[in-house]
Amino acid sequence: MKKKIIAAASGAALAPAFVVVLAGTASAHGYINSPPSRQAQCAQGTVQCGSIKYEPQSVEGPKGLRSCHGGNSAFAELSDDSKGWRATSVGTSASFTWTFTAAHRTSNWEYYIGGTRVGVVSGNNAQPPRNVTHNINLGGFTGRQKLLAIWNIADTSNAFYACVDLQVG
Ligand SMILES: [Cu+2]
Repeated sequence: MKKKIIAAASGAALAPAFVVVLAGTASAHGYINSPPSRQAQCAQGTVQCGSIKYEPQSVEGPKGLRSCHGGNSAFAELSDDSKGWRATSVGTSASFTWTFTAAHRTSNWEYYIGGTRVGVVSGNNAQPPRNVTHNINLGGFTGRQKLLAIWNIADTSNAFYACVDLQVG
């Protein structure tokens, strides 16, 4: 009986530690910092935002989504097109630089404008360096566009999402 109580007590003591570990990994991911993505604009104070400004690298959700906030209700404002996001002027192609705070093994990176996938770059199932830049042809789109970039992780079912506002051409 005494042994059982000790086991239960240590289990209870372990549970909060486990939660802390999960919370710690939540800050270790990645996002596009150039041109400044929506979450980068939050982090830089270009646009006033909620908690996303403290962790622009944390827009993580299941693979296959097509939203700027990756299904995170706490970050829903990233999908609000009326929030005054600053658009970066680019030509018919543009270079996008990711910052990774944890180098997860990567399936690929995808780039969408509207429903069109304008770019895909293989990650070769490898860990990327701390920064990666992709030059993406914007597929003939012109004017103000919202580009959705997706980092598909190889060893989890999740992806990271970043929207970049562009003025093309
Ligand atoms: Cu991560």
